[in-house]
Amino acid sequence: MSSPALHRILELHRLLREHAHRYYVLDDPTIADGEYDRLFAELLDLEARHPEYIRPDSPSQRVGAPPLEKFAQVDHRIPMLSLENGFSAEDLLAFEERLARFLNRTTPVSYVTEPKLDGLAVEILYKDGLMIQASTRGDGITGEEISAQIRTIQAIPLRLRKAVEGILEVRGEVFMDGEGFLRLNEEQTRAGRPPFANPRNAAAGSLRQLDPAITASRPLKFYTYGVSDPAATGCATQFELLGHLRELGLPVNDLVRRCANIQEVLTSFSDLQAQRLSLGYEIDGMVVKVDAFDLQDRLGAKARAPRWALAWKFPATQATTKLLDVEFQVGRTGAITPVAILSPVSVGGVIVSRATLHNQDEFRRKGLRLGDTVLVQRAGDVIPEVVKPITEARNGRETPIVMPERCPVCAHPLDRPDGEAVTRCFNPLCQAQRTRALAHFTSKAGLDIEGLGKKFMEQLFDLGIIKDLVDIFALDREKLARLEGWGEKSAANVLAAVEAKKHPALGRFLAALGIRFVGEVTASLLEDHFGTLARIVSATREELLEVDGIGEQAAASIVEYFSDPATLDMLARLQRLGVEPAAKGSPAKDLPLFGLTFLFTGTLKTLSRDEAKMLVKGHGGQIAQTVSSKLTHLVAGEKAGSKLKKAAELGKTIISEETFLRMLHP
Ligand code: JCF
Repeated sequence: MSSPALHRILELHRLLREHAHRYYVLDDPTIADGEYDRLFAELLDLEARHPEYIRPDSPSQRVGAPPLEKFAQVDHRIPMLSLENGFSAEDLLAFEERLARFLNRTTPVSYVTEPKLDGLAVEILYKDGLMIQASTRGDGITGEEISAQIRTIQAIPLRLRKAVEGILEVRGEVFMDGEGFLRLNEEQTRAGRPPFANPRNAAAGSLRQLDPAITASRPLKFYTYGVSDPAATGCATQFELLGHLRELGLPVNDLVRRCANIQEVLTSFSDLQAQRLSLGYEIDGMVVKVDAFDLQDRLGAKARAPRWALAWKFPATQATTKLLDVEFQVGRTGAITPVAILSPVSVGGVIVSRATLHNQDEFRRKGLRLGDTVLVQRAGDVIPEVVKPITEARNGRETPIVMPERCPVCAHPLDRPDGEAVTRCFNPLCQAQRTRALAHFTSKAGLDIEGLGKKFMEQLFDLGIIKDLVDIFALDREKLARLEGWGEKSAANVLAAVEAKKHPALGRFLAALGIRFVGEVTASLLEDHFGTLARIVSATREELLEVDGIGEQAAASIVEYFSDPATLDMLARLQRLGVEPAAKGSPAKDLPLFGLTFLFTGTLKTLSRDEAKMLVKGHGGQIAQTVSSKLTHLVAGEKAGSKLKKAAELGKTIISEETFLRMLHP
């Protein structure tokens, strides 16, 4: 510290940090812009003469990072969940009722409400108070590293105002306000580039720039809404945590409210709706969270969203336009989906030219005709839909929509099984289904193999290079390199990307296969329950039904899929090529209830049934549906009846709720 230059540099850091915080976070500057610029120029000058004193958290280090080749993948230490949606006061009351039931309590719960920003969720990692990494939410498990891009956002501190020892993972939303959006679009237009459709797209496009200099030129903003691990902060409530984050210099929305009960949440929602248009940035609803972290902990999460939060969306925005045509698309499961082709119209700032009609019952029920003027609506990030025809606007020239009798792709006769809403092409060799299924396998929803997007998969399929998904793992580099639009480099990149996905997480692999009724959520339930692919392949319908969240349809579809010899042959060939899904991460056998199977009966004193079941699973145990041979422990509450008797007859271990709770912490 002996150098006067270093001394002054650190002093300038402090001054510039303080003034930037006042300007960008508090919106309350205490010096003129010119004075700030003078201090900044002095810092740049000193750093140019003493490059050895350039520190990563220097205000000069926000810009100037070189462009990236590609985004690196980052696994979130703790998954970034999304939010469950609600659309009405009834949905909010139902949310509270679910909470109360789960927590087995009647006393009111306190909440925190905040505007729901329509931006991009990111995670920013601070180590000992210094920002060291930032990433997008991605699929919640893995995101993309955008550290250099995030550093360019002036409102985000490179060093926290108070040192926090160890790791602090801050989560929040990057967005663009209305003014910044208009300014950016003017620039885009002037430069002959297409304007962005809405602020959300503009924010996403700005953040996902390989060259951080471009991100730096974009007016991005940020509000934090939480951290990955609240327990580690010492805060007891969400409201306290937000105050803490504010003290650390992070931007927190001023409109955060603490509500003592659900009535106050309702008031908070009307207040926010009244302010919506004067905020200067777009919001699509209000986030409601249970305030106390101990209650949040007990509530836990379902497959992808916590039980303790609700995104209460504002009503959809609507517009009218003409229904020009209906296209019939063939999905990867053969499902025929009618899609409305609309005269392009702006719905709440987004240009809509297509909307799903779901299935034939839907357009019949709505009484739609070609040439109709229709009401179209869009709710937040939900796919646009046609609400109804405006019958008053008809001129008599409208014509009925006719469902095709043959597959528009392979001309195979279509069929609609009894009791199902969807008409399908059941031709297993239908090109549309096969290419869609293959494209799904490599897409982001599947194994996410970079370079093998929809367009390339269709090309490789049409050329006969990829006939089924096994072929993806046996691609020939030289053959690829010679294809039109490829070359040595992209061929090598694709082969490397394929190689990197040979051991996908089991859930991801299952979701990628595109089994009917097995989406991301069901796939992850299967992964959690069975742990290995072999166990899922040999699972019976009954065993599948034992998994909480798996119903008749999914169970039947899974059994059918894995009893098809073609599936087994494909899996065997994949295995020979070294493709093997990784078994579930943390071995359940280290958990206190591993190998034990529980059943609850009678009235429990402190736990609800749902919470009790969640505790069993969270501690490595299993849940039985009946008193069966598998059962090891029956937890008997008050007024236990026939199950208790039967378990006693079979010599099962019978324990109280207190004993059960003690078993969780041996
Ligand atoms: O503003 C948002 N879009 C937003 C998203 C706000 C929140 O408090 C969130 C969120 C996503 C997940 N909280 C969680 C837990």
